[in-house]
Amino acid sequence: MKCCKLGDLTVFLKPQCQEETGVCKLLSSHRIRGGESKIANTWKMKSYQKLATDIPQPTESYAEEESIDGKPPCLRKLSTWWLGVGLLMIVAGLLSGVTMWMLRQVSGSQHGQTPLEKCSAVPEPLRFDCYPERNVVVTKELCESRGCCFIERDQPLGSRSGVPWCFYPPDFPSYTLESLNQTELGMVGLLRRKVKAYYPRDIERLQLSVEFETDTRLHIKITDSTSPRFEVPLEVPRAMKKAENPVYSLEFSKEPFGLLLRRRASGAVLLNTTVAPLIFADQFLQISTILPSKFLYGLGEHRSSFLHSLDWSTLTLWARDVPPTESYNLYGAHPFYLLMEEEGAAHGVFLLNSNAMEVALQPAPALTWRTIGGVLDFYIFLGPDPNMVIQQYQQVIGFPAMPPFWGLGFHLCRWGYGTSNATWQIVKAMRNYQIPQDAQWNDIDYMEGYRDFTFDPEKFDTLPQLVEDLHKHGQYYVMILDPGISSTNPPGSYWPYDEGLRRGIFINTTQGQTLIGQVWPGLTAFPDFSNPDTYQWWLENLNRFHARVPFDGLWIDMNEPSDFKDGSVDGCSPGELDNPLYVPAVLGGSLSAKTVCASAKQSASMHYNLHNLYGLMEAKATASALIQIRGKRPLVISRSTFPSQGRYSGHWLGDNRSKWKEMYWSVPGVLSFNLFGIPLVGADICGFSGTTSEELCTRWMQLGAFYPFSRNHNTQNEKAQDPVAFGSVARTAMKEVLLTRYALLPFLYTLFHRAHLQGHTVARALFFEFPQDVITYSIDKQFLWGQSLLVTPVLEPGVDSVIGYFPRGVWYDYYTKPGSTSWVSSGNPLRLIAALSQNASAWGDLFWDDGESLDTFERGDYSYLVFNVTQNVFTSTVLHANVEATYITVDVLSVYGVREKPSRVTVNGKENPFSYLDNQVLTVSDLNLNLSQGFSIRWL
Ligand code: MIG
Repeated sequence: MKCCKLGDLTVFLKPQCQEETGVCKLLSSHRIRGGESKIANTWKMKSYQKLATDIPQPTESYAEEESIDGKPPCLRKLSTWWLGVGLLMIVAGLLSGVTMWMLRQVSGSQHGQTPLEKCSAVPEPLRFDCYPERNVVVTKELCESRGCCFIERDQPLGSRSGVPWCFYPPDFPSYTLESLNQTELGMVGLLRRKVKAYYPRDIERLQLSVEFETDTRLHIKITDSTSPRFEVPLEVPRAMKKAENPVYSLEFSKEPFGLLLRRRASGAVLLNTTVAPLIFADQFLQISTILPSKFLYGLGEHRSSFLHSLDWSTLTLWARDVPPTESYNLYGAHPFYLLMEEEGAAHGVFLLNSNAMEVALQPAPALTWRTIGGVLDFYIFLGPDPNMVIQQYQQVIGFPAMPPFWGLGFHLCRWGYGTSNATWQIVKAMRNYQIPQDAQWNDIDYMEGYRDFTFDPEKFDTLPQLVEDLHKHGQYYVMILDPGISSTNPPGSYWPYDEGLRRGIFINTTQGQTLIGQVWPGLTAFPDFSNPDTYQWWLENLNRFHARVPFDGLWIDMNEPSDFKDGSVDGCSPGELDNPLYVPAVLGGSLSAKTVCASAKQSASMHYNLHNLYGLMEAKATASALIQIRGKRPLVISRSTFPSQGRYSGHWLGDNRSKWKEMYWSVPGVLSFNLFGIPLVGADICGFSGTTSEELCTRWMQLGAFYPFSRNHNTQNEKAQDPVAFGSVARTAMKEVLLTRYALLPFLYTLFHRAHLQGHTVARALFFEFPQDVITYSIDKQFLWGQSLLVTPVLEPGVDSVIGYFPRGVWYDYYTKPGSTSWVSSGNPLRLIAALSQNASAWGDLFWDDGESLDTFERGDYSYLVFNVTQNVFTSTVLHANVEATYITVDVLSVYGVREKPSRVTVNGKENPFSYLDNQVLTVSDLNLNLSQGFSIRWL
């Protein structure tokens, strides 16, 4: 970038061996702990039939257990099994010793058991809920009417957590796998249910399709074999040929139907769906599986620790406007989990389904997917390490967009600046104190009567001038937009509504009228972003507004969509879309709670199916409009999200509170969205609602400076909490940490390039880099930027130190480096930092382009450099160059971990002065090297 507001730029060098080194960063003093431990052995089950008679055993011992008499396990049963792997359909008999499950035998052993014995033999952790309905008191009679086991446990009747009282018996009827045939990519099977399930419109014949898409990706889809059902309109990659050497193997149980997926290398059972019946009714689809460990992550959007609890918890996925609270369904829906197996291996599972759903977790460990529509469309990613799992997931949903460089700067926002001049005052004050700020935002108070595409002609009369002034200073303007379009203006006075009505782009009621809800402007209609015509209407609106206020980015709020009236001003229809027989554990108990009716009609389908996609579709339309209007990379930040959204927008974590605990919650939130392929994420720094304190806000700025998306945002009628609102100590601390962020921006930008190109995470959980270290599995108070920069924030009041965990390796304090950082308004030279590993090597890279043009990588308009240190030589190699790289020079190289003072240093063969400190930092200054050419620096 020729002109960017960068100060002293820093690029990190990551040593070749991740175990060996890293760079550490502590905001206060710290202490180092060490140690290693093995993953606790968790037992696994193969089938629920077995459970009726046996104590669970580790998988490894199964083969022996099953052939007690030394004979191969009963051949009769082999015919009930297929084992399919990659290209092969193998005769079951060949594999009997390894793969047999004693289904018939076990059922046989149940003969003579009373129903009670049969039921009580099911171990508690493996009791799968047969009556998950919340609106009834489950009695013995109700339970047994479903053919299930009823055993009371001492917990309050009707309590939703804990061991279910009503659970499936081992022989509960399910589907039978009637045929299985090979296809080009895998196999296709037919499932048939002979006994009706207890939900209406259960589907008798299902099609099972299995595609071995890659060696590490398996696609398993179960659909109605006769009539089409709703499927998420997501473009997914098509495999051209069957994987040749899959790292997994798949086995099938015929009666009842079930799948068993193994990792070949370890034999670990990753999925076993025979533990509970498969149910596939029109509005109730359920499948359960055993998990190979309790280390489960993902399944958003929720407020929880990064590592989920499997202690009978239920996670609901239904986009909802509500301040984040534990156990509530929140703004977005991400039916994806990552699971750490033993020995550091990882896999991921994605259920491509957008209907209201819940995921029930239990300590077996086991998991149940329950969705009320669509199909069961699973992708399984075999890693084998967590980084690869996330990459493989994003190969299916799409890699995140490359943000504009300025999007990574500091953003300032609040609800209730009140006027454009008041907003402007803050911007000026920030400049006065030379506090870095790339973008100024406005909330709904800029609008006239809260109507989109208007601005208050009095209070915000100087908005165009403010935006012009921002641009003059190389800064940017982002404003909020809500989807609700005011519907009560006299005809001819509000183009967005009049024209939207004329073009028929709003969501309709079942009767075909425009659905009217209520949001900030009063009564509103909701644009249907599943209708292609809506894109054009949205674009025209934005274009007209942009001609008056040339905004740079857009903040799309309330897009769950949020409706202050449940359903609509007239409520919802009494039908089964609005009142399905089974309602997942959604907040408010109803699908229409604080949103539009599920029965509402959209162009692609009913809102019932599209609800969780509303934010995604709006983000797509918004990013596309921004590209057309500005011709540059768009910045869109969305509240509601769905898989693949990273291609169009980032996300902020919503309406948090100004509380210490809430600051902690932001770390697992940020980490989770990095799993979801939306790395551009952050929480409202200093907290949204409630009153912050100087100490909390300072600590939060110190953490928030390391959010991939860094924005301080506040609610209306609260005390100001921007950096200039505080006294000099706090203000200076905030300024300093922002300068640190700015110094690291080239590093962060390069990480985003890697995310965009390959699907790497940006803010990264420690176990991604140290998957062998089980201690890291539950760490969510610290995180990494990429491979090597460890952030350990202070999250508690009244302390000036923090305890952090340092995985094995060499760690350097980032602040070891001499000199201070500064922020000026034009490009400063780069400072390079090489942090050496134990064997004195290091590796790093830099992606650089103009920071805002579209598709720079795709068009080749970028520079890409690789840095290496081996044997006391630092080399910069230009792998790809364009004109942008000629605008930057390197001024300083610091090498951390140079054990002895060098006698001389040469730069491209010529002697150069240097300094060396006792803390093993070698610094070579005044380099003035242009990055467009390779160079080498040697110390002897
Ligand atoms: O009903 O636009 O999450 O960031 O300040 C509240 C006002 C609407 C919710 C957003 C918040 C924003 C607020 N909005």
